[in-house]
Amino acid sequence: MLPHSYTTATLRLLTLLAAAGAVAACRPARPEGPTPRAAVAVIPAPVSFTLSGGPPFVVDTVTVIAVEPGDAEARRIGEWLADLIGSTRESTPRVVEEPAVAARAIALRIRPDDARLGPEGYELTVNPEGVSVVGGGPAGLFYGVQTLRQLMPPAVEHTARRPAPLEIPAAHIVDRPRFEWRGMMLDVSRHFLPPEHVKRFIDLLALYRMNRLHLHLSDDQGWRIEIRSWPNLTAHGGSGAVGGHPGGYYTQEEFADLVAYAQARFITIVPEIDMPGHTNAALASYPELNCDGVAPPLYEGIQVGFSALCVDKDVTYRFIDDVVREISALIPGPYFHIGGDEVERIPHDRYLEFISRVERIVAVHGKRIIGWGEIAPARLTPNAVVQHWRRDSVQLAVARGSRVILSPSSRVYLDMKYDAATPIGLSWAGLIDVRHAYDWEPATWLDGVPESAILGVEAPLWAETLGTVHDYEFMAFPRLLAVAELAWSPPQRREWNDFRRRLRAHWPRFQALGVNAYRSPDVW
Ligand code: TNX
Repeated sequence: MLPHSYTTATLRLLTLLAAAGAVAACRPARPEGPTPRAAVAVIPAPVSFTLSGGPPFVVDTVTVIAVEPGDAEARRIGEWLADLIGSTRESTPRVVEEPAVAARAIALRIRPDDARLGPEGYELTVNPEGVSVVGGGPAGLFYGVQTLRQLMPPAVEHTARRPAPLEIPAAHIVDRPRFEWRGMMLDVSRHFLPPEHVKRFIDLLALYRMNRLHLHLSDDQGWRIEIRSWPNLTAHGGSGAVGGHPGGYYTQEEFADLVAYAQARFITIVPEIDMPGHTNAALASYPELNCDGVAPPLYEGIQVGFSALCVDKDVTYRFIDDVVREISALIPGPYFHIGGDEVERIPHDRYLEFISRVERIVAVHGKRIIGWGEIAPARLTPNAVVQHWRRDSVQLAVARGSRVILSPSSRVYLDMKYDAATPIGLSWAGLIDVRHAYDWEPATWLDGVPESAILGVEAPLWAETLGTVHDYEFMAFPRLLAVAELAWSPPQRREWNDFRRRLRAHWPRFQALGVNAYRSPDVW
């Protein structure tokens, strides 16, 4: 039983109903119309935000979305917004290309020369005569539109037509992110998440202005991406999961489709192939990758640290080269995550040599490595990025010019239980309720890792105990919003009681989206 919540069967039903647009009927009616001040909740908190208190802008059948002639990016973002509005209104706003800003329009502009904004920043102005969103770049415009979405009533999230005036409170916002890397990781190896569920997470990340989705594509329990030159990785290595649950994998077409879907929402997919440990699925698929030439059986348990590629064999490096080449060809993003964590089977010096050799292989394919904290002592270039997760020596990498992603397990490991009663999840890094996930400061988290060395913050969601997308959502929400705010908002705009108020006000939107969020006693 999920505490304060529903059984899995009820959740499935609710999600189906929500998809059919019927779920609103099951909930207490929320009147639409003027948004009360207290119901306004923008998450992450913008840098500057004023609600003017005057009359709202009303989206009606004559409202158009205006972009500058020939601006294809603004048009695409405008169409995204038109679809959002159109899915719940009696009519879909037209996207028009107009040099001058028309009255009664939602005007979308990109102004790269506005130094206040930067490529991911935006300025949003709402008054009764119109709405203006100015992005410092296409990403900034997209984020401004996501904030505009959060100013609209939650009913806008329902995919069913609900003709009623759609009011947007008068406001002025100027905003830009604190950190370049605002990420989440999904472990699709321990359990497999089908592409449509990954897309759902991509949609939700976009709503909170997050821009990196790290996919943990291989581990002991499953290999989840097709590699054409090593087909048994998926045929055999992808066939299982923890606890005998169904396996699965992404074909290269499906993976490329996910990459494009994410890119259209300004999210970079970061693939991870964990090595040299966490490799039982690969070792089980190809005997030659094992030092003794014997393939182990597939693994359905949840222990770590027992597997390792044979770092002394040439075939291991041919294998890595093929895998990195095939995956790199599918991603425009510059990063390739090589894992590198929890290796117990290889002498430390051989492990460190392996990591620097893999950095060279990845560089040949045009990418930069990211690895978990353990890689920091290896001889790496300043291009390598190190992901801190527990007590480690990321300072060594910082001293050589590398940057760090902060994923402290005691704060942002979304697979940790909220409290002792949480029915799923682990607790080795502690219990993490919403306030604990929120109340810490990246720039002072690690001695020797100043703000300038921090690329950003990422919340990993490991999936040993998560069977379905409902479980993934239950662990991610609402803590993911705390991480989104840590990564986006300046420290002076972050305050627990204010965040708590906004989370409560945001709850109807979770319901409208059918998100299986945990109603934490921290928040209620
Ligand atoms: C540690 S974090 C791991 C994962 C587990 C996770 C469970 C890291 C780099 N390694 O293999 O899934 O703990 O919380």
